[in-house]
Amino acid sequence: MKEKYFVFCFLLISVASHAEDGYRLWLRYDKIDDPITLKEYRNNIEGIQFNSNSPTLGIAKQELINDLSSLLDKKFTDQKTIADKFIVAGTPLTSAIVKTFFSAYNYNLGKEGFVISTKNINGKNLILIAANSDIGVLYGVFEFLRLLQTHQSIKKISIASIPKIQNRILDHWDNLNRTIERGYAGISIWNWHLLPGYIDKRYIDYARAEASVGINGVVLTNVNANSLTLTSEYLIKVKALADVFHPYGIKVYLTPRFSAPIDISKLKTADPLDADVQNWWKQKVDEIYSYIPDFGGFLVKANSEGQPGPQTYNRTHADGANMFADALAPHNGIVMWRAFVYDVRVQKSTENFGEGKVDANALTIASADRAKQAYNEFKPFDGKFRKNVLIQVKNGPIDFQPREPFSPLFGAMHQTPLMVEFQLTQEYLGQATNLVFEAPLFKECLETDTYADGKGSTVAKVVDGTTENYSITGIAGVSNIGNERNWTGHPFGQANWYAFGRLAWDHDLSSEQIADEWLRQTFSNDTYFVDAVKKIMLMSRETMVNYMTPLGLHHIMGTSHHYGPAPWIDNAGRADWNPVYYHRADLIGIGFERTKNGSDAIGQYASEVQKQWEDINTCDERFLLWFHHVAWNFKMKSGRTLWDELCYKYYSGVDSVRWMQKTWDDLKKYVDEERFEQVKMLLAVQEKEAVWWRNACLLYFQTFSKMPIPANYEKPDHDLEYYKSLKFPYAPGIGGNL
Ligand code: BDP
Repeated sequence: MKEKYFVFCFLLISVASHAEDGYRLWLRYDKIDDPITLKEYRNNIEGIQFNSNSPTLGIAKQELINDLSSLLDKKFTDQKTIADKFIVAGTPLTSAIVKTFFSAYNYNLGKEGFVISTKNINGKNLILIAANSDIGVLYGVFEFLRLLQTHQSIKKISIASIPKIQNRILDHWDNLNRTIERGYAGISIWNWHLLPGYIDKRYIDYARAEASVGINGVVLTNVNANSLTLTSEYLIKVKALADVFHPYGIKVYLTPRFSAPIDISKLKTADPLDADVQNWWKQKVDEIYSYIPDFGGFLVKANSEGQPGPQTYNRTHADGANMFADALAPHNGIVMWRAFVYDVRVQKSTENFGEGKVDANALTIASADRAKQAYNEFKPFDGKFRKNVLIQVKNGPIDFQPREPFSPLFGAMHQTPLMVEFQLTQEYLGQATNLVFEAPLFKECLETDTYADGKGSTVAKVVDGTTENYSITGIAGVSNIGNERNWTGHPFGQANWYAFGRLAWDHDLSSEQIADEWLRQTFSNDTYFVDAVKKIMLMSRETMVNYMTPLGLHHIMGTSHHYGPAPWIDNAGRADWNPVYYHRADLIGIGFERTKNGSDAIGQYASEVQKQWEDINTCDERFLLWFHHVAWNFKMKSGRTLWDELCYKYYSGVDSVRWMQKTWDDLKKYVDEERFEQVKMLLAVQEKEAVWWRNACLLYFQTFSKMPIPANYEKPDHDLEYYKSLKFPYAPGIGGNL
């Protein structure tokens, strides 16, 4: 009896110590479980030569040695003499072989690119991981390890890779008290209180994960900014993080609060044209660089949602951005100035459509449609910004909705570099309870043609500088990371972090490839499993659009926390905070008329783009209610009426979630118990939420359409009043500006 008890305890302990809690992300490097692949790798890798003379190369070398030893279950060390079947890694400065290789082949690798190549040199078959820079070698090592973890053949490799976008940045909306604005995975991983003395191992693991997908910048603090961040007390803490990140090729950025000169030094004004204010920022920036010589620069949210900014002093966005740019320029720092502006000062009238007009001097914008505001505020200033300013534009014109058309600013600014900003944290996409793989959303935006410079001027090509010739380029993702053990709350949230990094490096990668490689590294290389879960991932975003905001609906979530449906809200502080403002349902129909007959937001796009959406009869139905107010009995392409189509979409969204659940259930034997159960439970929550969305929205819209939900569909299990009565005072993600 006793013996049995001990065996049981031992089993428990050994299971627990191997539990897959998700902490390791896609960097697991367990022994290759496929004997044929393992044999191939063992036969082709005999040793490693890796001279390192810098912290970055030291990290790269350790990563390669440790992970290879683990993957192949064979001990590797760094060897002095090269023999057949060796991996040789380094730069021309650290390896004679790499030097000769680079002089024989002409690679244009820039500052961060790398080559992985199988070559016979002096009679020896070698695998070269080579770059001009130390960081390029680290990126190359991670790419090589990705090949092994995804079981690719390594007999013949010829990869030359350079990032398409220069600044690949993760934006944390983390507050100093560790709450996270729109964070759903615990509190901030930055432990400001214990910094700089205590360096949590998690900072290193974080930097490693970032570098493994090529992310090279981190904005540490919330765009709704706190001036304290810029005090010496906090800058010392920032420096401690920067020191950890530096060898991983990651620069840190901060979010300066525009009023910091007043808040910190009691200046009388923060007017960007005031000499004392300019001087204050110059000195502050010099001080930052004295702590952090490779500081990246600033991300600024100004005159938006209550943040102070240049307009507070009747100055322009250009005046504000240029003030920071001048202070940062001597240190090669950049300013990322956000275009997400819709100041509370701006007057709104829900009736006054079609009158979007800009008076840049007076700074009054009469735009009845929030979708037009970023364009109206920034277009007039094209060319007015300093060279080290980028305008950071959300992917769509409103706000990280499940589906939006691309922002009309892309392609409209020919002399000002634009960054695209995506949101990895799923504020409007089911938060951390819904499985939604966002790569298809990112790709949909990146691949859309702006026609800015004729056909083929996709958003990706605008952003990567191809069509507009930008000298600086950038892409940003709002982080979904918190201190939960698995980093992102939902295990599949990790895939969005991964996908963002991979696409930031190479936006030509397909969603399918990204899902495939993420699954292989994170879960299993079993093809049956990978193919099945890939299907779930690839359909997940469309599924969510269907049960939340089909056919171009948008922003009908619960006010403030944005959790769950609340299309009926009509009493929020300003018109454009209300769902009714966006869907405009009435007895005739539903949708926001943004053609010439309405707000004419469509007029902000190139004429070729307008043609795709302006005619109600030919408009892409995915955007129909975004651009048109459509009658309930309008005939859709399917032959159904609009009302029936809406019902069909909502019901098929729920059906798809049920299909996802069933598919996942059948995969039990391929997944460790911990993550299997976690995903299973979350899918059950998602199913409940999808049903809630469907029922609440259809019952509400039905009060206008007066049409029945087709009889063959399951009946809503509650009435509209019930859904309206639900309240979520403690929904996560609204930490506030602290
Ligand atoms: C909105 C969020 C808000 C952010 C804002 C932003 O609801 O919390 O501060 O975006 O991007 O989507 O600044």
